[in-house]
Amino acid sequence: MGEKEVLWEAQQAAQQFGQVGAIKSIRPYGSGHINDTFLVEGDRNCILQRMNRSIFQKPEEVMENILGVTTFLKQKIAQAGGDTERETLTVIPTKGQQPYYQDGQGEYWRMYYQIEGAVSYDRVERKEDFYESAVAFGNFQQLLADYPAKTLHETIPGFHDTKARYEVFLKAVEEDVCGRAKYAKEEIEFYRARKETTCVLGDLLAEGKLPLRVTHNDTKLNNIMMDPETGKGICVIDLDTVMPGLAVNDFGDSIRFGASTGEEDEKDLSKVSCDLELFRLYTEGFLKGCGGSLTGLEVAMLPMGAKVMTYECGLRFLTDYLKGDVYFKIHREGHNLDRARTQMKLVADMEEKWAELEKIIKEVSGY
Ligand code: ADP
Ligand code: GN1
Ligand code: MG
Repeated sequence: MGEKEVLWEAQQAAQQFGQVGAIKSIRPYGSGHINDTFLVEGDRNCILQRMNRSIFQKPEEVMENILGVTTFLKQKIAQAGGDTERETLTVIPTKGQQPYYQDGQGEYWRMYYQIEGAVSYDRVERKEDFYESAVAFGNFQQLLADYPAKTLHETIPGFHDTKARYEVFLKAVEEDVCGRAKYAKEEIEFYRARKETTCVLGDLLAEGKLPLRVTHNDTKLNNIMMDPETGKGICVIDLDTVMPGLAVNDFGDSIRFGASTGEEDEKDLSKVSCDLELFRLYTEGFLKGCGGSLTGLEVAMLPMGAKVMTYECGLRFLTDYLKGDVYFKIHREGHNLDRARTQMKLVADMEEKWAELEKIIKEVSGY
């Protein structure tokens, strides 16, 4: 389906949600890699999304999770005297009071209020913003600490099961359906050579040494809305993958994206490295946001969370390149390979700076 057709479908879908009122315009919005997102300008601006059905195979369960989590958060926000429509997402029901609309082709559409007076950043522009995003992501986890985890569906099975992702990668190399493995020999070797990285966190979880918590699981900087006036992180968005997970992974995914000196798809790898000042700032903010709830081992494993999330994400980009770009949205040829390369560069840089990363964690946490 071309862009024009999707826009037409979006216009039809938007009509299904009662609260939109008179629609002035609809246009594609944001730079997420997964869903199709539109800004609907009307009496009150809304965000319309066509959920990625090949990734989220049970969209009803995704929406059940999001409704559960946002209802829970709204209670806590209200108790704290906050703004319940600005500090978490609000799912707008359809005219038939459903949390999503299913169109004639079986596509699922959902709508939220646009978080007003807020922006999401695709890169760190001011260092203080990164610190504030860390406070907000840490706080998000803290707020959900007493959420009934058992009620959450696993929206993407094995989402951060790095070991399982490695097996999928090996299969993609072996099958080589697009004949691309020959263009990615060094990259394939890089990920193979670090196979041991895939087990570290999963083993600690299995041994009961790291606790399972309700986590966000996709904590990149553009999944948080920031208030440009106050500089504060006000609303954590993209709640599709809120599931039981590891705190260190939430920390690590933010570092992977935000503490890099280059963009996720930068072609000039000399621009890509792990910025130690940003690493320190994020650590300070995250620990503050978590409010002392992390165990000693969790704190000690924060650098490992950063390395594993960067390794895993690169592995996923490379796997997707080999499979023919079926998962992440791409905007140019070789986009996923470029992304896999930046993650490699970051992993290698973290390995070189390992002692410094550990020192920063010790200094900031006091452990
Ligand atoms: P994806 O899963 O594709 O990343 P997101 O839910 O993260 O989709 O949405 C993509 C982008 O759309 C976000 O990075 C953000 O810029 C914007 N966005 C999403 N929801 C809202 C909202 N409620 N208010 C304002 N902007 C939003
Ligand atoms: C995707 O949805 P988005 O663009 O915020 C992906 C993350 C990756 C990220 C890489 C559901 O995040 O896991 O880390 O791209 N989300 C899903 O940029 O797969
Ligand atoms: Mg997103």
